Amino acid sequence: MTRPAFDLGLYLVTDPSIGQPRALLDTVAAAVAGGVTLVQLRDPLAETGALVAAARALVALLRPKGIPLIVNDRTDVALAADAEGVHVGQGDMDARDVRRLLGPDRIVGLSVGSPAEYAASAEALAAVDYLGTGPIRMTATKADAGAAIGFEGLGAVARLTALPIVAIGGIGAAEIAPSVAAGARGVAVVSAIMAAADPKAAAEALRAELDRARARQ
Ligand code: TZP
Ligand code: MG
Repeated sequence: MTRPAFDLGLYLVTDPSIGQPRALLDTVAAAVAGGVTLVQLRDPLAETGALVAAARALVALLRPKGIPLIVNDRTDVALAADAEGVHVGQGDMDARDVRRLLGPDRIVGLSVGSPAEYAASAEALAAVDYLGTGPIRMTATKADAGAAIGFEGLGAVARLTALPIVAIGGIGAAEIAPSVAAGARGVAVVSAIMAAADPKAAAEALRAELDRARARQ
């Protein structure tokens, strides 16, 4: 196994507490049909057994489509379910430890919300494949997301690094072009897809906006 290729373009982060009462797998399948390029399983409150089961089901859905599954925070769950990667935040396991546990052939993502956090993470960066930066706008989805950094804050991190960046937090169609212009490779969304009445149509609209923004770069 070599590290799978991944496209940060339209990155769906799941959240069971958001939106429509539908099965997670149905929502993700619809979102992928609409053009999502990467999926993160994020459920901080889930019991471990349920999380492994959800990760396994998502791997079975996504792998035949060539879409990697990233597990939020839980390296153990990613390994148990044979997911393609792990995303850690500043308070989570050090990315170097995640890399040691996962080996060279999986994807490691790290949240970096400011130049100061980037500097504080300097020693871990060699273990990391991409950065998640935000929140771009105010968001109700993550209680401890912190203050919005805007496109200026996104650009300030992007100028410091050669790592690909995915912008996150309060992203809808209107935030895609300015995120790409500020240096993001793509955007990560929770509510814009998870809460949509039609997640396939929502993903299609976001993907069309992303493709337009990329064509202008
Ligand atoms: N990390 C930073 S902001 C955020 C996460 C998981 C939530 C983003 O959710 P939404 O609904 O796309 O604003
Ligand atoms: Mg975390």
